[in-house]
Amino acid sequence: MYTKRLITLLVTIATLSLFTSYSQDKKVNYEEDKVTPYSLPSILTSNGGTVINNINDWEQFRKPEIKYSFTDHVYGRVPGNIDTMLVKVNEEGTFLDGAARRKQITLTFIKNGKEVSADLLIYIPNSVKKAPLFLGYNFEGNHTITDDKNVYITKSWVPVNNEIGVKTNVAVEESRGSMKNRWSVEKIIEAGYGLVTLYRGDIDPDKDDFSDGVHQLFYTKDQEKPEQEDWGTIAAWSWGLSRVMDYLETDEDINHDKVIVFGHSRLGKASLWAAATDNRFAGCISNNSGAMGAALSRRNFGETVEVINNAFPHWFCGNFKKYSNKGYLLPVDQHMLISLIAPRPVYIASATEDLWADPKGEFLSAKEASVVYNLYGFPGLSSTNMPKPDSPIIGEVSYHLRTGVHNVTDYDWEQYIKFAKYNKF
Ligand code: GTR
Repeated sequence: MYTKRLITLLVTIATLSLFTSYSQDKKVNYEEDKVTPYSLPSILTSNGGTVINNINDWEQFRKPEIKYSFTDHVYGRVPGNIDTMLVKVNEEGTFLDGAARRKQITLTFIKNGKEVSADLLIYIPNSVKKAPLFLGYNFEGNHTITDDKNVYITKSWVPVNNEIGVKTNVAVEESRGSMKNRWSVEKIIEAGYGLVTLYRGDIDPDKDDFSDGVHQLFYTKDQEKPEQEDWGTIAAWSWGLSRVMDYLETDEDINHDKVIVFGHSRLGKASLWAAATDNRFAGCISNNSGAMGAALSRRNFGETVEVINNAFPHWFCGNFKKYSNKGYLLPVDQHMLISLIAPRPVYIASATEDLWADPKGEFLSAKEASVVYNLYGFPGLSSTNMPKPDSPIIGEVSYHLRTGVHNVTDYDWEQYIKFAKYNKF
């Protein structure tokens, strides 16, 4: 009995000290002159050492190699296909005094006799026949992105968030519209674009628990968590975006060849991986996505592989854990993730006060990825130096550094709309 208690005590102490030393408070580097020299894996040199200099070799050999490395070492493999996806239209109505229409649709994924559902909120401008659109996850539920009273409150598990009145894991009316500042719905509609959003927790609740979300649909008997090389939460979110695309391909009101996948922060990591793995996304926006999103992981600036692995162990595959303090051994860095999206337009956005996400690392990543855009005859990021705050570079590869904190603002959306227009969406 005594020994058992002692062991429990020791395990508790060990766990606590591990948590403290690895918590997000762990000292990270915020000084540019303390970034240790690093060398990036080459995008255009194959694993066997061949230099790639044409589109065919890129698409046939190098791109699959890079995609495989990200799958195997970082985000994880999707273990299979679902058996069925059911589509149910729950509600339709008008929005913005008739400038747009709204649809609320539930997608139900069925596998091995189990099911998981995700609720889509769709706004479509009436000014265009088949609308191009932005698709992205929201953090707290569809009802938080707008004051629109007709939007259903999510029934899924939500994290406690006192700022928006969520005191338990159940969403409340009080949080309606609480995140609307992040979604410039009116500007988007006015510019002639649609918006499709869904709550991240419908696909996989954002917690280190693999008993819920879409992961468990695929478990074999007695399996409790994904295999070592299988998907974490970010890959599950990206998978969810592809399932939404399956639906969008059938929706007559939208132009499914013109879907830009968007995401902020952890959801920006998911939007990049979604665009990298699914060519049907014609464009991609990563807003302040930081570590294991757009930022180079070999720069030790802001959040590191070790910190992210310990704070959010469920985001990545089991294999990724071994790189915790050995990021330099990863066969990839994040410029290669962006390169997988080429030649489709991509927008990487940072914010001046978001040092945790390493704005310079995000810029450099986009810059480095430009070599693949060059193969396709596009200039990529035209500037070698980071632009000044609030001086966007708009092109096939776009970048801006907004003044301010980690967030999505009207300013960001104004640039995304310009990017969409520039790229003929
Ligand atoms: C942070 C995390 C970042 C980023 C962010 C967010 O805590 O360290 O990688 O994803 O959360 O999603 O807001």
